[in-house]
Amino acid sequence: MMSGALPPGQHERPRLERFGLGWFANKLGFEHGTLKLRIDGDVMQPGELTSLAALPRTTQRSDFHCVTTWSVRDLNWAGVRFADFHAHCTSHHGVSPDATLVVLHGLDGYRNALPLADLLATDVLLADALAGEALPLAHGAPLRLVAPAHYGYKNVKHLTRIEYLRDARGYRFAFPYPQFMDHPRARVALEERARGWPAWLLRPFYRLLAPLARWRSRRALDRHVDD
Ligand SMILES: Nc1nc2c(c(=O)[nH]1)N[C@H]1C(S)=C(S)[C@@H](COP(=O)(O)O)O[C@H]1N2
Ligand SMILES: [Mo]
Repeated sequence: MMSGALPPGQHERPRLERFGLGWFANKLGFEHGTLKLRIDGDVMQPGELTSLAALPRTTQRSDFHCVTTWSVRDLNWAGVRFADFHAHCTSHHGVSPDATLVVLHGLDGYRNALPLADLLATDVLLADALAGEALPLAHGAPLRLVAPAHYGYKNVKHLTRIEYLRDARGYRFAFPYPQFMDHPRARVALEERARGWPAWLLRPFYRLLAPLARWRSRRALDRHVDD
């Protein structure tokens, strides 16, 4: 089989382009050249990781699916498995055995959360490279989440903080976006695009909005002087 069918409601695009929520599109004035990843929340010893060198590396080819209905096939990522990162956090930071939710924070102010159990799947990476090159600013430098079974909006870019939580208390989807846009799991195969709204209604609505979001994302990057 050359390539399987795409998940329900998705169509293929030839390459990955910068994409995101408009509110964060031009919030690019951060230092992305060096890793500074804070680990906190329900952990005994909060701390900061400035290198992934102590963790085993892996590469992975996977498809990427945005909730606005586009997909890109066969992207070549490299980095560390979230499961290996989590093992490191468990031994070095004392993650609470009751932690069930992980909030991922980006340097642009974006955030999202996934159940810890979902992040432990073997295809979930903290990626610092794409197509054999260091992860570019457009795609989430210095480090991003890659969770292929979950819609793009769970794949937080520009990671700066990983917060373990015992429950969802205190977690809120990226301001100023409405909670309904953030399904707690957002599994692509089950078309969990959002909470409360049926997929058949969201597909055409999101599909209509995608070109605008893509244009805003690209324009913001073009205008950003990266020195
Ligand atoms: N920090 C941050 N991460 C983010 C976003 C964002 O706006 N900011 N947008 C999400 C959305 S909606 C998608 S589809 C993907 C897009 O990834 P790309 O820019 O590499 O194509 O990033 C996700 N992660
Ligand atoms: Mo997306």
